[in-house]
Amino acid sequence: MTRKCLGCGIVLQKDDPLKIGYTPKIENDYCMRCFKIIHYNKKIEVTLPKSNKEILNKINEYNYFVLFLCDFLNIYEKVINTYKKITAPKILVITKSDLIPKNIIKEKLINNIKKIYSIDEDVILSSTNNKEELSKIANKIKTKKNILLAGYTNAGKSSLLMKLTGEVITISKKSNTTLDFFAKKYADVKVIDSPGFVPENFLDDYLPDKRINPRTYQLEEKYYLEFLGFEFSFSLDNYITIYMSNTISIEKRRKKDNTYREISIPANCDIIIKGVGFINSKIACELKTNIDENLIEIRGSLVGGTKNE
Ligand SMILES: Nc1nc2c(ncn2[C@@H]2O[C@H](COP(=O)(O)OP(=O)(O)O)[C@@H](O)[C@H]2O)c(=O)[nH]1
Ligand SMILES: [Mg+2]
Repeated sequence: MTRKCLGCGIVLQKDDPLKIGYTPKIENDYCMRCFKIIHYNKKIEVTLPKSNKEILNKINEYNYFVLFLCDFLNIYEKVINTYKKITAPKILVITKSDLIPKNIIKEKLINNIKKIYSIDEDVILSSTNNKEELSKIANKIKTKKNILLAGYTNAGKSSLLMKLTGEVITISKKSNTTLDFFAKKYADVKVIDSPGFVPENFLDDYLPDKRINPRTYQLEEKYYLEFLGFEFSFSLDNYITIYMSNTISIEKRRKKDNTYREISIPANCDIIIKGVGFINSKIACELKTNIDENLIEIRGSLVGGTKNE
C-alpha cells in the first residue's frame, strides 16, 4: 500500500534517495525532504510533480468548497484569473493579515479587492496568529463536509491547515513546499491541502516577516527611487508610498539620462512588483523603469482610503 508523507503529501518511497518522496525507512511518516525542512529549515529543491494546469484540473475535479488563499502583497491579475478558473464554490482568503500596515482600513481593502477584480464571492482576512479571524474561517468551514485549500505557493495554505488541525505539516518561507494533495481532519470536516500554483514571473524570497511599514516619499521630478536594482522615476512631482518588506532598502537619487521603458500611469494607481509588493503613485504621469515588463502590473489603488487620508 502506498503511504503519503504527512508533511507535503508526496507518496513515500525507499528505493531512490535522489527521487522525491524518499525516506530510508518506509514506516516513517515524513519524507527526507520534509524532515530536513521541519528540523533543520533546510530546503531541497525538486522538480515539481504537478504543473499549474494539473493542479487546477485536480481542484475542479474534487469540486469541494475552496478557500483560495492569497497574501495582501501578491494580489495581481494572474492570481485572480486562476481563482476565477476554479469552478467549485469558493471564497477568497487574504492571508497574513498581521503583515498589513496598521493604517489600512481592512473593510476598505476588502471592498477595493472586490471592486478592482470584480469578485462576487466573499473575501475574508486571515492570519495564523489572529484568533478572531481564525474563528471566522472556522465558522465558514465547520458546516461543510469537505474543504480544499488552494492558492499560489507561499500563500499560507499549509500554515492555516496546521493551525486548524494542530498537526505537523511542512511549511517554509521558500516556494513550492507542498508537493501533492493530501487530506487532514478538522473536527468532522475533511480538509485538503494542495500544492501551490507557481507564478511564471515573480521575484522569490522577498516576502516580509514583520508588519509592513509603508514608506512614503514626496518625490520631486528630479529624483528617482531605486530598490533591488530596479529604478523608478516619474515625469512629474509625485507622492509615492511603497508597500513591501521593511528589510528592502530604498535609495532616493538624482536623475540621470537613461533609455528605460516609459509607461503611462493613471492617478492613484499601484505599480505591482510581483513577489515583492507594490508602489502607490498619486499623480497621472509617465513612469520610467528598468524592471522587466513581466514583473510589473498597474492597477487602481488597492489601499485607497487609509486612516490618514
Ligand atoms: N506573518 C505571517 N506569516 C505567515 C502566515 N501564514 C503563513 N505564513 C508564512 O508564509 C510562509 C509560507 O507558508 P506555507 O504555509 O508554507 O505556504 P503554502 O505554500 O501556501 O502552503 C511561511 O514562512 C509561513 O510562516 C500568517 O498568517 N502570518
Ligand atoms: Mg504548502
